[in-house]
Amino acid sequence: MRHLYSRLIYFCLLFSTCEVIYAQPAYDLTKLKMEKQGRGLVAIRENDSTVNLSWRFLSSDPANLSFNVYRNGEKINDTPVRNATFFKDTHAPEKKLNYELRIINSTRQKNNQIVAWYVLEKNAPHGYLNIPLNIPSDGITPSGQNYSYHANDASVGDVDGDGEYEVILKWDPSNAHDNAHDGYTGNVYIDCYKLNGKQLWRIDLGKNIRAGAHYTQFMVFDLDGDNKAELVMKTGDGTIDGTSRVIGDPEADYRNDKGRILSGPEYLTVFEGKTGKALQTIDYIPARGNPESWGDAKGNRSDRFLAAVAYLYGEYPSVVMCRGYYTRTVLAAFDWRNGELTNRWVFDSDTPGNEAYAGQGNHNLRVGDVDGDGRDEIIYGSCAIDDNGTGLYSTGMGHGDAMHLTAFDPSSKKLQVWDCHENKRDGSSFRDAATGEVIFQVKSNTDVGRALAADIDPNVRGVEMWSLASVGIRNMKGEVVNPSIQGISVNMACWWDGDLSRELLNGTQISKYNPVTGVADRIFNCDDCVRNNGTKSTPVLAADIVGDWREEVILRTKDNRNLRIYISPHETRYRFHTFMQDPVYRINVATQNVAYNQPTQTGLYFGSDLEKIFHDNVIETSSDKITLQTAMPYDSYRWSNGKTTPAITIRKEELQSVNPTKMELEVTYRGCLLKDTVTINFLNQ
Ligand SMILES: [Ca+2]
Ligand SMILES: [Ca+2]
Ligand SMILES: [Ca+2]
Ligand SMILES: [Ca+2]
Repeated sequence: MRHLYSRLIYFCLLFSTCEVIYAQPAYDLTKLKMEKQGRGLVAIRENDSTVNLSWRFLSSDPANLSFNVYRNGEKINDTPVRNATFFKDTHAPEKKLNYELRIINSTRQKNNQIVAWYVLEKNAPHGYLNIPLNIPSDGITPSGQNYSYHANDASVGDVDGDGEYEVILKWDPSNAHDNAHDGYTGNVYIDCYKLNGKQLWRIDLGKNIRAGAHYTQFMVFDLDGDNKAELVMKTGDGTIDGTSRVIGDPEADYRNDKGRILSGPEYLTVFEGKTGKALQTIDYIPARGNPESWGDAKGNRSDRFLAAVAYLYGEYPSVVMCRGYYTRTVLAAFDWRNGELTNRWVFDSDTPGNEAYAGQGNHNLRVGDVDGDGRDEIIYGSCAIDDNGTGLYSTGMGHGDAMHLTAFDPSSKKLQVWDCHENKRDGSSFRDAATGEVIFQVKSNTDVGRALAADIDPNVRGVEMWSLASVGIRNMKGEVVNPSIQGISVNMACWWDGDLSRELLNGTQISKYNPVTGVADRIFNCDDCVRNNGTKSTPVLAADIVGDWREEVILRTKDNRNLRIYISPHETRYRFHTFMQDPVYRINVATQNVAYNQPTQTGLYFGSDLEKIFHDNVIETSSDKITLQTAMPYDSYRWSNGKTTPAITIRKEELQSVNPTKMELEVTYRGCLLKDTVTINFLNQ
């Protein structure tokens, strides 16, 4: 039993050290301009008699806030709803239903005040919200090829300031191309729909923007803090905004006979989210220059675009437009304030001293305050660019297709990166996001095209990670915890079924890892829907869009006539603040549409270890005092002796009750109340 005590001392020492050094991300949330969120109440019919109600818990809500739910004027909950922001109405008649959400224990509003309502129509679909789509007309290319349209990636933003998201959807033509391939493409369109299905506008990017995964990266975010999201993307001559106004020369056609666009002006446009109106258009930075200077003459390298949003100075978000990652790499940051775009900085790997940053980027990127100064860095594949536009580090492991930035270790707030590499040398790597220091690496002589990180096994501490060449599932120390990933997808992930573990999302299916069998079992599938982006098998979007903290999955129907926003029907024991109030997560949603889509990740540890408040629940000691401390940092602490500090010291002589004695602790984490007890036994009586 002595080893338990020494282990406790060890953890105490570890923690007192960790808390000083590891403090990232360190956003000042009182200064950070984040969107204002509404209650996000939805009522989704599950079957003939059941309707699921789900709504947001917000960081501005008091901890003891609880809710009453009313159907057609009648209260339908027996006791106030407090442990979840989800309620299953199991006696819901099949007719038009008016649901109301009322609050109890609010400090700012009167008890039983209606804070949200939702009208559920009689013929509402089962399991999802439906958005009927306005499919663009078929077309024909200059070479005589016919093409049609399918719904592709989407983003969300509150474009009209009512506290609820709208969906901004990209339409791809059937002849969209990767940069590696020649051919004309149809025009790309961007639509905006309200969640009730109303289309607000359409932008036609015109013939001078080529269609394909690597061209149009659309950033939807409230950049100027007026609580209305803007849309920023690359445009060209002939782009038609949401109010039918043409940008640039409507007659210009820069397509060559291979359908590529390697000449002519390129623009960056900020659009008003509510109307799709072009607010300002400037010349695109980074400029194309001579395409050959990027490594080839056909635009395979010069026309590789990425984009991001980042809090570069700890207050308003900036938008970052990027060009190139196979060779030359350029990132340009812009602020949108008072109706004007200003270029904050440009990072160019061609600038002397930046050579190590060429050829390091992925087909996607991640953003977060990795070095703890409250300002975001851009994790650009194997390198990172600091908030001020200078290089932070480069590992030299080069390009890859998938990458994950999150807090893997519950014990610290430190962000780490799980990345896979194409160079048939570096395989998969796990690194410190702030320094690039490699924590472990699984080398491989193959092009490793897939990697995923998700806390799927509650028996393994921290977030698990695997790739197509990781030789199984690894824990955060690099140890193999399951030697096979057969039957376990390496793609997207979502929080779906209501427990703290993450589920796997692949194509139109959600599956759940079973730690006993070591494989994942399917728990959701939509037969009427299809996956996006070919072999990438991604949804239109997966994110916490409405309802409680669980993530919604947007899929398109096979006929492209509808988007379906699937909402979890599972009850949950937990309520957390919406993930969208975590800046790292929120930006992940904004960048999900970029090139090869990646799942959301949080900027903090989130998973099954949240409930393991103590490393050991029974502590025996031969000393006459003991210091109790939690296994991970929480937001608040309340011990059964009234103390509210993270650590407390108990002296044998202070004990009122018999020895051994039990201490209880209540903690909160993102609004969720969790409890645990620890039994202390002083051996020297
Ligand atoms: Ca809205
Ligand atoms: Ca705005
Ligand atoms: Ca930082
Ligand atoms: Ca949700």
